[in-house]
Amino acid sequence: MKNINPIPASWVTPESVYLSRRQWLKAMVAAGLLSSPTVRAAYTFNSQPNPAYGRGWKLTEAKHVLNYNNFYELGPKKTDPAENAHLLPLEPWSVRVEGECERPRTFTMEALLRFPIEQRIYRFRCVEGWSFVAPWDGFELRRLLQQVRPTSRAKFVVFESIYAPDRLPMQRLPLLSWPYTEGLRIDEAMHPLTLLAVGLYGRPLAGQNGAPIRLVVPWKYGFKSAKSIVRIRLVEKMPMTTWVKEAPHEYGFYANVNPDVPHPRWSQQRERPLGSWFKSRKTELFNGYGDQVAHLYRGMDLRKWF
Ligand SMILES: Nc1nc2c(c(=O)[nH]1)N[C@H]1C(S)=C(S)[C@@H](COP(=O)(O)O)O[C@H]1N2
Ligand SMILES: [Mo]
Repeated sequence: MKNINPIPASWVTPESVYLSRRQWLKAMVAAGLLSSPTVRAAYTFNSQPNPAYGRGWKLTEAKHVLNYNNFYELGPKKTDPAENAHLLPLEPWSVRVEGECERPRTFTMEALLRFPIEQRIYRFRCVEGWSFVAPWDGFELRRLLQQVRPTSRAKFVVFESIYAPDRLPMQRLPLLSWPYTEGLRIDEAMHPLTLLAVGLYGRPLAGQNGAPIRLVVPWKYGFKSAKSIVRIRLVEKMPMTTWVKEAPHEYGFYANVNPDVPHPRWSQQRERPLGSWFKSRKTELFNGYGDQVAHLYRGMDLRKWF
């Protein structure tokens, strides 16, 4: 990945320390003393729990959320991302925000960590049928967008994940069209539920969960929540996105969780909470966030705009 920012000294782990820690972990893994190391981005943050989200919900055990992932840049199997997380070049990191806005800007990780970070418990539902409940540490995407001042032509927001084929072998294969690209309508992006997450279970994001910064949009299927974001673009037209390009009759741009619109190859009525063997939970419209987001789709046919 090309990065035009100087390394912010305050959050970067000196390479020597990082390498020796990595080498130590590798030795531990080789010796069979650890199953797989959790590679985390090396920053710290202050996060205030926000009790308004997920009060009383039972959390999914962290080990499931950390070891059952979709992150095609790190491999196609659910266990690949945790195993290959060390391939992500995490330092230095920055996010370029540009397009239809008055103040395009590159945010260093240090600058991103100055947004008001809070911890929120959200439900998360993958289009493939699994789900979990976990505490994310992050800030509202709208705070960042407000800083760049979107113009009146900004109707959609595009999120681009890391593109580093030299580091990520999967990006040398036509597995998906790289970089992984997702998008939201501007009102969805400005919705207070939409987070840019930098942590999970109170710790910096692990590589497999999209370190160092990823989107979390809890009322939509998981694929909308792009990981390891390097670029955010404000645009006028609905963008082409990775999964829509891949299989347009299977995945729509909106991808709102909806038990009444089956995927062409399976029902979406039920879900399997990670840690359970069965589809023991009924899936809710908008993943249970209808009170907060249904108004965004008033008058839209959700079967057509799936
Ligand atoms: N860059 C990128 N982001 C991605 C993906 C991916 O393959 N690449 N997979 C998506 C899918 S399909 C899901 S379900 C979620 C999974 O997030 P998690 O592994 O943290 O649970 O990440 C989403 N974000
Ligand atoms: Mo997914």
